[in-house]
Amino acid sequence: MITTDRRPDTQGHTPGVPAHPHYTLGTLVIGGLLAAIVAVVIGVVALALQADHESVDSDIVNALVDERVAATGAVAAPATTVAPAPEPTPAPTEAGFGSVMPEMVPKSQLSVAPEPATAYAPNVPLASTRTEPAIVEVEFDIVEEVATIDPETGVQFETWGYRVRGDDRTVAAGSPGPMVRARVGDVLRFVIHNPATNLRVHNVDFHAVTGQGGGAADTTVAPGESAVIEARMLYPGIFMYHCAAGDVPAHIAHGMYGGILVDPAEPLPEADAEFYIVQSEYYLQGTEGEIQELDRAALTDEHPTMVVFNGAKGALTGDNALSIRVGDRARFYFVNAGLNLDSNFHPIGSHWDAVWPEGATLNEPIRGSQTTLVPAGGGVVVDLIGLVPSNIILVDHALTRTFDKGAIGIVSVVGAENPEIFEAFGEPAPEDTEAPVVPEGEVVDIVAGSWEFQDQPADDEFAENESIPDYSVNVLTVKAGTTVTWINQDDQQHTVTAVDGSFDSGFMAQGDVFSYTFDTPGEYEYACTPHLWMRAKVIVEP
Ligand SMILES: [Cu+2]
Repeated sequence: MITTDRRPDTQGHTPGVPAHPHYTLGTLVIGGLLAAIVAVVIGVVALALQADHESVDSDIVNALVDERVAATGAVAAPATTVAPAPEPTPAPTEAGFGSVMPEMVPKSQLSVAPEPATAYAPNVPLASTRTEPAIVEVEFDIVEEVATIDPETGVQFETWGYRVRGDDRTVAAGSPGPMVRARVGDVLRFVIHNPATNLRVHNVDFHAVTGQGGGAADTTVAPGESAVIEARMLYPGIFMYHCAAGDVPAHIAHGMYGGILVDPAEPLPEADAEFYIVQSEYYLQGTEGEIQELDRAALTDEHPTMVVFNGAKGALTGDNALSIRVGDRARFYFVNAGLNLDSNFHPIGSHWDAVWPEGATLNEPIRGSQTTLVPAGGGVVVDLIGLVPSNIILVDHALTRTFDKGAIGIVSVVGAENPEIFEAFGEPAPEDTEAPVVPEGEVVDIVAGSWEFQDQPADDEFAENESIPDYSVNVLTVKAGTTVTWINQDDQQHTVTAVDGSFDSGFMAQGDVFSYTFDTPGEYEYACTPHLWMRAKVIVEP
């Protein structure tokens, strides 16, 4: 359910902080009582949220959230009026365990970082060359607009999300939001604007932010409102951010998520290319050809219609494929926004050379992994090396999400072959050199290069001029009793496998031949099992 919550403005704001609305209860509770009330309110909200969402009385929940917001606003205000410490504050410590948090240079001694801190997926802002902390300024507009989330079929959905302040409506439909990059010890000064033309209350919960709701309580803005927070970046890593307002799962399922990267003090080993990828889910219902609506029940049941990288089908394939050179180390800052599914992130035809599990870059990476598990609401930093020219296919290896629901990305590696790493020979050299037998009947070649990836439901699959040819005759019409022979002219292994199971060549190496006699009229569609986008058919007439 969507509610439009217009909260009253009050005049009070802290000197030195740009004007923004605060939310107060009117009567402020004092001292230790406050903490207890916050705890109770949070507990009640948590209990309420545990109930089935249909049964939650949203008015009560909203009122409780209002109280919590007001209470935390009141707590936060005195802190900003305390004079900053003259010396760096030692990192918080825990006896016997030590601290991994940075020493904090007082905010009053920090200047604004000169480098741009945001970029749109799949791009990553350049790493800062700073060795000292700074204030990283980021300003977002909230977007509510209709976006095409499957360009091939034209499926449209109302996406909500985040855009860098002032960017026009031709960039970034809102999912994912821009990547934010800072350095551990920095202070993020974050400004959020909810344009008056929007219909809903939103906010941001940064998993990189320590403070009520990751900043959500103090960034909650109705249409026409703005808010500012400042937050210290205490731990390095790649973190999710998302809207945590109203019906939180619905806001995330509408596209309100992104990633914030906090670099460690000691930079990671250098990479030649860096990319930002967010996995997420869409839950859709509606009439074909019309703007789709959120299927709220499917969201509860964890049955997404689409699972995608970077907010739409095709965002990392075709013209949007990523490209690196042979020898490059490519680094992926990957966030799994969910809402519900864990991601099994795998590079087909490569390895993760290095993995920082959970995106926790304070730790040594594990080396040489195949598939890394990324929980919903989590992230990972992974490196792969482009070793041989190929198309590395990024997938969620729960593969129906890739083949049926859209979670696929291509990393095109260009450069020289390296036969010491990979070499294909086709059929082993024959023992003798008999002249090849010329097959009888109809002949279909498996075309050289047919292994090259294309979309499974390609428009021209059964047309004569199929754009990446696979079988040389896409639709072969024969009389009953005809023998058809397939010859593999490609240097990769393929099969000729009937969809209805009536024939199957098994693996055919280069030059292998497979024949089948069609006695029964009908239509026989077939495909190659390792390359499911290779499809063709035989029509048998009486
Ligand atoms: Cu929202």
